Amino acid sequence: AVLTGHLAPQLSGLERAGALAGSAILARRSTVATSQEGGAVVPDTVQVEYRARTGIHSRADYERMYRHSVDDPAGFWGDIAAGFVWERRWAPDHFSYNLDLQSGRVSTRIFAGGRTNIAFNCLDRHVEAGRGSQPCFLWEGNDVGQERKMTYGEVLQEVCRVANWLKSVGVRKGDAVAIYLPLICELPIAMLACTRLGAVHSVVFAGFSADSLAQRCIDCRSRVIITASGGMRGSKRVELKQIVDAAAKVAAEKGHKIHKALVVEHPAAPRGKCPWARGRDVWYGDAVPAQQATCQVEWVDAEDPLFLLYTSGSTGNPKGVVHSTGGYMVGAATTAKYCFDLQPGDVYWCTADCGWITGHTYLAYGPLLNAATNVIYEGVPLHPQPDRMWQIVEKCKVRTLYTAPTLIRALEAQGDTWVKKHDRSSLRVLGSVGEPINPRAWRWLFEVVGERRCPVIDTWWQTETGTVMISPLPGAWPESPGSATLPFFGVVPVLVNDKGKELHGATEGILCIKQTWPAAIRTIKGDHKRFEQTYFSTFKGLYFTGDGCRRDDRGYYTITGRVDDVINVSGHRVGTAEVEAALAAHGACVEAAVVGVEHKIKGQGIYAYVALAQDEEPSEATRKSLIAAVRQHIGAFAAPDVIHWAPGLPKTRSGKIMRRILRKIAVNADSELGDVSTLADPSVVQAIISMRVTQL
Ligand code: 6R9
Repeated sequence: AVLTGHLAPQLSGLERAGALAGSAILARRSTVATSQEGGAVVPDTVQVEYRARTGIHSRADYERMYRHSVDDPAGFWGDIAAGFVWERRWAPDHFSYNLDLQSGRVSTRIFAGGRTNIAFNCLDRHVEAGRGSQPCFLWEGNDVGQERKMTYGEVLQEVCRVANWLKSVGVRKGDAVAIYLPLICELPIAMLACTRLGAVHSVVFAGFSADSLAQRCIDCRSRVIITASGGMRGSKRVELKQIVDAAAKVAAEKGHKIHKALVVEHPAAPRGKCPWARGRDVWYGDAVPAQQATCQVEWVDAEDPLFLLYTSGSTGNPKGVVHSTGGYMVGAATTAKYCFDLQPGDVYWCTADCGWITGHTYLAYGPLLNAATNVIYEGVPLHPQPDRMWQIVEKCKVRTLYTAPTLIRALEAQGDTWVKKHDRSSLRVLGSVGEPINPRAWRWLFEVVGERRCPVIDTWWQTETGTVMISPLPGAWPESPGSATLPFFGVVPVLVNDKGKELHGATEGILCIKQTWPAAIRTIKGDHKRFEQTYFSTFKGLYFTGDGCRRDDRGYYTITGRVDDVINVSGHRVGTAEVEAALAAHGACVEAAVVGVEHKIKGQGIYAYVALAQDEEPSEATRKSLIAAVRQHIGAFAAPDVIHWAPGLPKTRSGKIMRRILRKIAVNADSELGDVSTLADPSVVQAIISMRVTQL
């Protein structure tokens, strides 16, 4: 193959210019610290280092690069893409965004005409550049002392073996492969093995139930699944294989057969103790080591699908968000590099699971594209003691820690002593994602964890955006606790009112995005119409994020939370409609309505109103069995925190549930219910209030 750009210098023109400018600034190093709102001050050394590495010295530098990125996206991203390996270069007019306002038809094409392979760029490229013996994964098991190190060379070989096995069972370019694994090295390896073949992976978070897994396999028609015999989360065993068996049964009943399951033997469930379907199930340990350790990559078109990831919205079943190859690759690498100041060989730890988008972009692809050394931790943060995370930071000398507000709050609640017990001097950058970070958690992270040395990078983005959209850059401009600050290169945020009118200056509104960006969602699996309707029909000509947002007079963006019926539980998106459907499927329930309420640790908790069938008792047993139904249909993370028995639900005369009222009742704000006269039956409100239960 002709590898255009293969021998191209690692630095693009843009970066070279930056590096030079950076050294100039080093020479006139200033000692003035940047003032942080609320008294937090990031020492100047952080800025100096970042400037030297990226060439961004000030907000003005950023503004210049930003302008270039939005005025000439084809040129801007083309320059950066030249640093990757392409089998064929993209066409000159490769960047197109068609948004037909009349018909609502939307299509994004970036690096069109180019051919590449992400697995090659994540692994082979670095091995060929002499990084074969650099650690790629530093894995920490659930229990202290369980560890595994894999170099880039070893990961490449293992990826090839798994890819060869996939080929041997008939997986070809474009086929969907389901992955249902705990956070072990085989998880990113399985993803990369699919990618190497041009197969499309669909990772399902190992906390999802059999029903959810089946639904996802059916929707994307995956006939091969990669899983494990079991798993451990803290002191709890996770019966992964049993869930896979149950999912395969559900799928079969609906006419979809899972042909092959590749099963990693997990110490939690050794052979002999694991249920087995002969002919279908294959032990990873039997099949994979026997495969050849090399495997030719399948070069794919930049716009060929890379992966599918299901996510919840306000209505209907979870949507299979489709990401394409070229744009996602360049976007993932560039955001990881600039937002986290990531350089080859840096020890980097993203605490997300690969089952969510954060794990895709910032555990698997982004850091590997940057040749980082990736910490992977299988277990839960407080196991066996509340200092587990800090122990890992100390042991692995983690430079960048990317985590979530819910975790930060849970760790803060354990007290500072656990943190201070461990050396954290390796830390340079702290990241946050998943939900709005409250200023208190922000300050704790900044002051206690990072000892006021590390910038806090509060990154706003979504499954659909693929990569970070709004985020500070380390030390490039003053931060502000709780604010994601400024848009990343190529991202054009706009705030609109509920009529879709664009608002200017310091204001508050609904966050939308103009123009497109490299890692943007390309479609919803099997339903392009739904894609156009969900994201582009609310406000004509704009991508609708579903988030509310404030912009201040510095131009900083602060996300205020979802404006639709999506609840954010511990950073996981839960659709109210899905929880309601799971409750309603229970025989005791006639009707259910679910709202999000503030929760001290989880950010939001799930508050469910349930109307019982006539002969049902509002008993503790019924409550438990309703919660069990949600666990079974979706997964444990979606279990309601509160079940509030309701004689009926407040509905308009047209039958629409008035969630606004239910949200107020859930937080005891009875005096703020507003006008209830438009309800079909206003008396239902008092009846619900009289049945109030104890709060979270
Ligand atoms: C990456 C990810 C997306 C939703 C998003 C928003 C919330 C994510 C945030 C944030 C405030 C941040 N969200 N990051 N809110 N500040 N830094 O989490 O994707 O699971 O699709 O969730 O999460 O509400 O719309 P996803």
